[in-house]
Amino acid sequence: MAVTVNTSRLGLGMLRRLPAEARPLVRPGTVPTGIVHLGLGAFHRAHQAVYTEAAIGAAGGDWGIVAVAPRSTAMVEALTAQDNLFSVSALSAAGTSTRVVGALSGVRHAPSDPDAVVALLADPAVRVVTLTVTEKAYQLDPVTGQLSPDAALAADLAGGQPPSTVPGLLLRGLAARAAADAGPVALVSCDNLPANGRRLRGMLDQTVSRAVGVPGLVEWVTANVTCPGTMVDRIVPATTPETIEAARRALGVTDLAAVAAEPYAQWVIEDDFPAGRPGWEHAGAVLTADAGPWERLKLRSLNGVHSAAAYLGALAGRETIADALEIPHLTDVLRRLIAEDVAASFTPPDGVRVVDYGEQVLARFGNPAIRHRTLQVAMDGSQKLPQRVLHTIADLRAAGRSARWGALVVASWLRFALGYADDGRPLPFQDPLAGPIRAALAAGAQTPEGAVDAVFALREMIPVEVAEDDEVRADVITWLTALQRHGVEATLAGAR
Ligand code: CS2
Repeated sequence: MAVTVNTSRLGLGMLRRLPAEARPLVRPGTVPTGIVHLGLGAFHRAHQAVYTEAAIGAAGGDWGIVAVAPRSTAMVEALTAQDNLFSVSALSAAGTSTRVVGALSGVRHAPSDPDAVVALLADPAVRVVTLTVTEKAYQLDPVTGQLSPDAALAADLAGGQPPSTVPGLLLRGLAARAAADAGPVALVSCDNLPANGRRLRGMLDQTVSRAVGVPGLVEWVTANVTCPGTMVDRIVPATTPETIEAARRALGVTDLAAVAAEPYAQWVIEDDFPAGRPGWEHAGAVLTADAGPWERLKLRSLNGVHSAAAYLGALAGRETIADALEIPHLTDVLRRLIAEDVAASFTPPDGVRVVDYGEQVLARFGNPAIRHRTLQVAMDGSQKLPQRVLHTIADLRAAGRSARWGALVVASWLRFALGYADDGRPLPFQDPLAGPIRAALAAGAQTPEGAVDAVFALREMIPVEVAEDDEVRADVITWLTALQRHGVEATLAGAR
C-alpha cells in the first residue's frame, strides 16, 4: 500500500496527544493475556477486539488478546511498530468517529513462529481462543461437513512439523495444552458459517481423530474443549489508503493498522465457556443458549442479500454495494427476496420480524460512507452460497414453496463465474473452487442449460436436493437466460 508516513506513528507514547474521545477504554499494555485470536484481519479488529476492550473496560478481567496472523506479515509489522494499538473509524453519512483500541496484548505471525502460537495455546492463562479465518480455512466440505484436507493439512495430520494450517495449529496447540495440563478452553468461531460452533467442533474432532502421534487427545478434547456458536455482524470493508488518511485526520498520527467500519455491530454468543470469559454482555453482546436462529437470520438475510447485490452490482459495473443499490429496481427485488423467500425459509429469533431486519440491512448497505467493493463480497462464492442462499432454497422447496428469488441469486453468481460483466469487461474470479467451477463451465457454458447443469453437478458446492430439483433448475435457467440476453438492469426492470 503506498502511504506516505510523514506524521508520527501511533504508539503508547502518543496516547496523551490524542483527542480525549479517541483514547482507548483500557490502559493498553497493562491487561494480561487471556485470549488468543487466530486471524488478524480488519473484521477482528473492528469487532471482537472492540467488544472485548469495552467488556474489560466495564467489567475488568485479564482478557487481553494476542492476535495471530495465519499468513501475511504486514499487519504483524504494523501493529508491532505501534505497541499493538490500532484505530477503528465508524463511518456514516453523519460523519466519522475514530477511536484507538487497546485490547491487543500482543501479535504473532504463525508461519514464522508456529512454536510461539503452540505455546500460547498451551498457556493456562489463555482460556478463550477466537477465530476469524474465513470459510475455507476450516477445510470442511461445505455440503457434507467432512474434513477434506489439502496437502498442507495432510502433512499436519501426519505430524509434520511445524504446523502450517489452522486445524494443524489447533491440533498441536491442544496437544501441548493437554500435555501441560493447562486446563479447559473455549474455542469460538467468529466466521460466517452456519452452526459455526458445531462446524469448528466437527473440524476439531475429525482433525484430532485422524492425527498421528497424539494418544489420548480425543478424550482430552472431549472433556476440556467447548465450541460455543456465535453470530457476528459488522460491515468492515478492506482497508484502503483512504482509511489510513481518515485515521490520520482524526488522530493526528499515522496508523497503518487502521480499520473503517459501519457504526452498527452485533454479536450473539452461546454461553459455554469452561474457564470463564470477558463480560461481553457489558459491551452489548447477547449471551444465549442457542445462536442458531440469529445465525440463520444473519446469513440468509444480510449475507444472502449482500451476495445478491454484489453479483448483480458487479455484472452491472457498479464498484461498491452502495452504488449497486442505486441500480433501478434492485432494492425492490431484494425486498422480495427477503419477504418471499428468506422470511418463509426459517423461524427467526423470538421477537424479530425478518422483513424489519431486512429493511435495516438495506439501510446499512446504502451507507454512502462505506465503500465496500462488490468484488470483495463476490469472492469465494462457492464457500458462501450454500449457507447464504442454497439452504434457503432447500428449506423452501422442502416446504413445497417456490424459491424464485433465491434462484436469481444463484443465476447471478453463475453469470459472474462466467467471467464477463454486462459491458463485456472481464471480471476477476477468486474462489477456492475456481478450478473445478471454470472446468465445469468450459465444458457446459455454450447454453444456459449447459452452464446450470455443469455447475449443479458440483457436489462440493450444490446440495443434492437443490441440484436434483427440476423447478429450481428451470428457475435458474430462466434468470440466467434473461441476464445473458438483456443484462442486469433490464432483467430487474422486468422481474415479476
Ligand atoms: C460480506 C460479509 O464479504 C462478504 O461476504 O457479506 O463480510 C459481511 O460484510 C459481514 O458478514 C457483515 O457482518
